[in-house]
Order: sequence, then C-alpha cells, then structure tokens
Amino acid sequence: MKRIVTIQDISCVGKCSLTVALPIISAMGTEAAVIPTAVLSTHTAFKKFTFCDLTKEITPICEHWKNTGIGFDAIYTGYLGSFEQIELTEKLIADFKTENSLTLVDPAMADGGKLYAGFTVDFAKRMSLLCSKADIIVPNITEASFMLGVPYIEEGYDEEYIKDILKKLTDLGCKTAVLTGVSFEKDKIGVMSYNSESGKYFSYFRERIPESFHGTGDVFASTFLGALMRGRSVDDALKVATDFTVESIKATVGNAPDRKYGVNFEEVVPYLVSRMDK
Ligand code: PXL
Repeated sequence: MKRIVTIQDISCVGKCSLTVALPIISAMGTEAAVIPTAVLSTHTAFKKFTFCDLTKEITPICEHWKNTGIGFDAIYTGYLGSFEQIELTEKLIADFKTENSLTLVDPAMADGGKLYAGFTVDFAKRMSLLCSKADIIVPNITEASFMLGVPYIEEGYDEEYIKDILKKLTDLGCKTAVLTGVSFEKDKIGVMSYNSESGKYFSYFRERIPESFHGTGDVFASTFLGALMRGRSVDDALKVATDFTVESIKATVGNAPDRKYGVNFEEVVPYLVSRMDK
C-alpha cells in the first residue's frame, strides 16, 4: 500500500483540511500520514475560533521519521498558517522527496477573489515559491491570481486567458498546474490543466451547481491525490476528483445548515470507492 504525508491544520469542525484529507485518502486505499500544523475549533471562516499553533512540533516529527527510515510516496501540502510553516514545508520536501515520489501543493489561502482571514499579498507571493518546488499544484483562480500578481477576473475570460495563467504557473517551476473553478459557459464549471513537459492542456467540465460550500478545494485535492496514488493518470485523476466534488456538493444542497459546514462527502464515499474499483 502506498503511503503519503499531508501537512495542514486540523480544523475540528467545518470539514476542511485534515478532516477531509484523512477520510478521503484512506477510503481510496492509501495510507495517510499527517503533520498537523495547528488545531482550530473551526476553520477561520467562522466568526470566532480557538487556535493552537503546532509549528514547533514539525521539526521533531520530521527528525523522528528520518531517524526511523520512514518514507512517503507523496507529499501533499494544504493550508499553511505562516511564513515559518511554508519554510518548514520546504524542508519537509527537501528531506523526504525521492525520485519516485510526488509533491502536490494546494496553495489553500483564498477564494472568490479574496484571501482567507489573516493572509496578505506577501504571503501569497511566498506561497508561489513553495509552488515552484512542487510536481503538481492545484490553485483556484483566486489563488493563482494572487500568486502571479494579476487582477482576479470572476467571469467573462476566455480559454486563452486560462491557458496563459496555467503557463505562467508552470513557469514558477512546477511540472503541471491545475486550475480549479474554471468556467467558460454559465452553466458549466470544471478544471483545466497544463503539463509543461508535454505542452498539453486538458480540461474537464461538469454542470454548475449554483451554490458554493467551504472545503471543496480540499475535497478536490485529496481525491485527486488519492486517484494518482492508485495509478490513475493525471487526466483521469482530475475527472475522478471533479466528479466526486460535484457529487459531494449535490449531496449537500438542501441539507446543509450553512455553507461554512462543508460538503456531505461522507454520503458519496461508496461512489468514490466503486469508482476506484473500475
Ligand atoms: O479549506 C481551507 C482552510 C483550511 N484550514 C483553515 C481554513 C481554511 C479556509 O478558510 O481557515 C484553518
């Protein structure tokens, strides 16, 4: 069985970061080791939340693993709360990346044209340096815009615009860039990717569900990695991740107290598992 390590916070309620990554990657048949960067009572979109920083644990955890000879088939980075955590994540990659392993960076820090609470434009620039060390990155259009220092365009862009953003993202240094939340037609939304080695673009769209929920970026990234670890190609893994995210949103519409509480991905885990068997 493959083993990945994911570094991000644990928000106790709100279905994002580790409470999404762990169940999804496990259900898909890969061991998920974790480095929890902080414990929060909820994610930061709630009005109030408790916060316990775990930055000082990161180095001792990594040292123990190195001394024990523990290795990983992939390193998956998510929400990181500080410049120091980005630096330690770069060290994690330098220490544990091997020829055969994959580094997936989800620069989770913004959506809908806005940075999440507590982040700055300088932080987004710093995150772009972490992206340069990845094999694959999976920003949404807001995150990509902040990292590249270009204005965020909500709608009305064309394929050339997205292709240009993707190319600029790979120019940061990663092999493949995936942009989520891409929409060229009002009733469709999906992903577009660019592989800088082959020069090939790929896109996959589904029907737009006119509601948005917190944590869907984490559902997408976790599923994408889960599918890659099960040997799927990048294009196929993007389809699996997009479909599972859509099915999770569908399971939530009309059944959620508030968009902050995330999506009911748990209800569609059987669909995901059956898709992995095919
Ligand atoms: O899913 C993104 C995320 C993860 N972790 C924390 C967050 C957010 C988004 O707001 O606040 C703590």
